[in-house]
Amino acid sequence: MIDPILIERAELRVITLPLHRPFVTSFGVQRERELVLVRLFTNLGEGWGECPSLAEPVYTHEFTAGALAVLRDHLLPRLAGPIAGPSRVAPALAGVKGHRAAKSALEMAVLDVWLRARSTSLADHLGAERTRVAVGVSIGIHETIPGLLADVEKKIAEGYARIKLKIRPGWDVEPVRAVRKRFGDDVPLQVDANAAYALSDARRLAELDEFGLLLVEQPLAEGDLVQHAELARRLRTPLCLDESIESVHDTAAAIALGSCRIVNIKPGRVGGYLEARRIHDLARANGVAVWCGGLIESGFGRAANLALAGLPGFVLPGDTSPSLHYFPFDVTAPFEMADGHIDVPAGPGLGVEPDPEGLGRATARRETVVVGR
Ligand code: NPQ
Ligand code: MG
Repeated sequence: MIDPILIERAELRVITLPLHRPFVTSFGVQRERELVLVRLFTNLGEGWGECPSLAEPVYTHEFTAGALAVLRDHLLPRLAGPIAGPSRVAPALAGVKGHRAAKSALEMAVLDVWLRARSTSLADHLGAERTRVAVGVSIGIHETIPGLLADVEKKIAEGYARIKLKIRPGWDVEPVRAVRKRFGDDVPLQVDANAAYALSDARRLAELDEFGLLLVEQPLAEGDLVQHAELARRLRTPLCLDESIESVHDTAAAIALGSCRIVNIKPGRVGGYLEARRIHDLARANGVAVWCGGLIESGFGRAANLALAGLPGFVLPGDTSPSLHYFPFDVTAPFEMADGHIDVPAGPGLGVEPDPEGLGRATARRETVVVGR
């Protein structure tokens, strides 16, 4: 038996990672990746967690300043007593509504501490069965079709196992047609609308059916489970939900309604890696495919996502691109892709260590929160 975890203090760090190029989606232009890292100091040692919220509340309601406030004032105080294990974190935080990305950071840091103390990797703890996972890439909205084609050509040459194009009204059928025409029907291809359409766009979206896409991700608004079910009846291309799925509860509703045939699982969106595993288990039991999404995480979140993506129900390539695809440097040793795959981290806990140089360069500000003694 291992002692319960006692958190002494937490360091909250805002980091900014520059992006090689602006990332354009239907919710706006991202020029850099700002997020919050949590480092827990406990009786059993240290652990790292990542809160993959954005600087502004444009993708979900969470954002940097809100995440800092909720972590400091509402979540960390709820972890002041002994914690028997990682599975006790979510119940301790359940009194706070929402803020799933912030909650996921704390559960992740507790997992890191606890698994290091037992010399177990996150991949083994979650039940991963693969030692390497297939990797896809997410390509932002371009100004021109030739610019898009040049980007896609590079990514195919780099060996990605699948290409995802961001779409929005005015940038949908034509870019997909152009990619198919230039690179053929064998390229595994999918699109992501980030909730930019309405059910009244069903006919436009049905024009995508002729291109043999793997899936259309989150065409309609977050709350539109019923509308997605109706849209699913009008399209041949499988629907995949991202923003609509915040919990295993939402997943059950989506499956019952027929809102999707595929789920993008992002631990930061659903409150943590343990809820992510429950979603995986439910989907798998119902014949619904899942894949690991990405929120342009730093090396910490990337490591944990790769562990999750090793579970058997993750049957499609993930948005788990190598670190240096997005950033010139990272806060851990960068993950590298070979042959369209990245190795699942095998070391204890998250299996990654902070890189002091990268962490120093990325850190914009930090504060310490005293939790208990
Ligand atoms: C998605 N991710 O699947 C998200 C959207 C997203 C890899 O497409 C900074 C820059 C933060 C871009 C968070 C991918 C972001 C971002 C999320 C894109 O919907
Ligand atoms: Mg998405």
